[in-house]
Amino acid sequence: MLANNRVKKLLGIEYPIVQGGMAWVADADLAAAVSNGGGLGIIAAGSMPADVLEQQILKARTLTDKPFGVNIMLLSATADDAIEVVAKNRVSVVTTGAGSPGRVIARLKPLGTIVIPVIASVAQARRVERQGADAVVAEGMEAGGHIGEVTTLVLVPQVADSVGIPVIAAGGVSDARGVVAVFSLGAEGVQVGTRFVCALESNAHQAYKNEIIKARDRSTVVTGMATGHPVRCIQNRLTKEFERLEKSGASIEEIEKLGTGKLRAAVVEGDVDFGSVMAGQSAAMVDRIQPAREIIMELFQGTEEILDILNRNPFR
Ligand code: TUI
Repeated sequence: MLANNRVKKLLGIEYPIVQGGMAWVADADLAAAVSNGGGLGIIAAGSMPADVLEQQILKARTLTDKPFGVNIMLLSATADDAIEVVAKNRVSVVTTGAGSPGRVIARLKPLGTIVIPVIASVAQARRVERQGADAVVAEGMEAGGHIGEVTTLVLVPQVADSVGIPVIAAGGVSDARGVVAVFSLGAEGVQVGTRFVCALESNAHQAYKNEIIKARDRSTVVTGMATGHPVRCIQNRLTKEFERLEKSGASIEEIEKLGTGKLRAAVVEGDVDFGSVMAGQSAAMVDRIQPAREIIMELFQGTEEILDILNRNPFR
């Protein structure tokens, strides 16, 4: 492929966009739709048992002949099984989240798998580069779900200055302005999660999609600061109960127990009142359901107009 962009070249894709690895949301249908749309679709292993993950990989291969990847959530009890399923099925790309990807890199790099850890600090970026990562997703705290403590605007340029591998920016990127913004910070690609939850091909419950479409600038909150696992969700009765428990001085075990099964409840059952409606701050900028291909086209075709404006020198 003829490309200057190292993310496009590395992944063999048409647009430098990776879909977020969202547990319960990112299945074969969504991953194939994003890959067919010219980006890199991702199946989130989440807490899937090995046989379910394998079925999803095989299903994706019936839906697309383009490359796609698997996200391995390192906090998950099934992470080691997911690594073996990926190895067995020769999945070409893996993204990782919520932990140090050393064991993923050690097992999969010798097979030729491209490994792209999601990181939330400069120290983590440097460490994964040393461990042999092919690129990093630098994820700012605007993102949904499990997050770090640095914003995208401040994290991305520092990561870009600290590593030699390509940087893919995540957290708050949901339109062409966001793409231009993070490329100006040194990113060579974007990872988009929340906007793809509302893709036509996403199997997230309609009630979950509606919460994202309804969201405004301050609709998301971060809970779990007390347990050391901050998570961004749309505010509801569950996030308020988390806040109450955290203030009451409840034990970490008690607080974490409240979260068990709540993401599945929201995504699969549509329990948006007492489920975990994980979403990034950019939920406020998502206003409709549309095909994944259309989302990708809007993100990259819209950049031309912004670059024209910048070319007319707005600083003069
Ligand atoms: O992983 C994510 N986002 C996620 S995972 C998830 S599933 C979940 N469900 C319930 C509670 C908590 C999580 C939902 N959203 N984003 C990528 C990300 N990775 N953000 C921060 C990190 C991270 C954290 C620690 C990356 C590396 C890391 O390394 C620790 C170390 O030892 O270096």
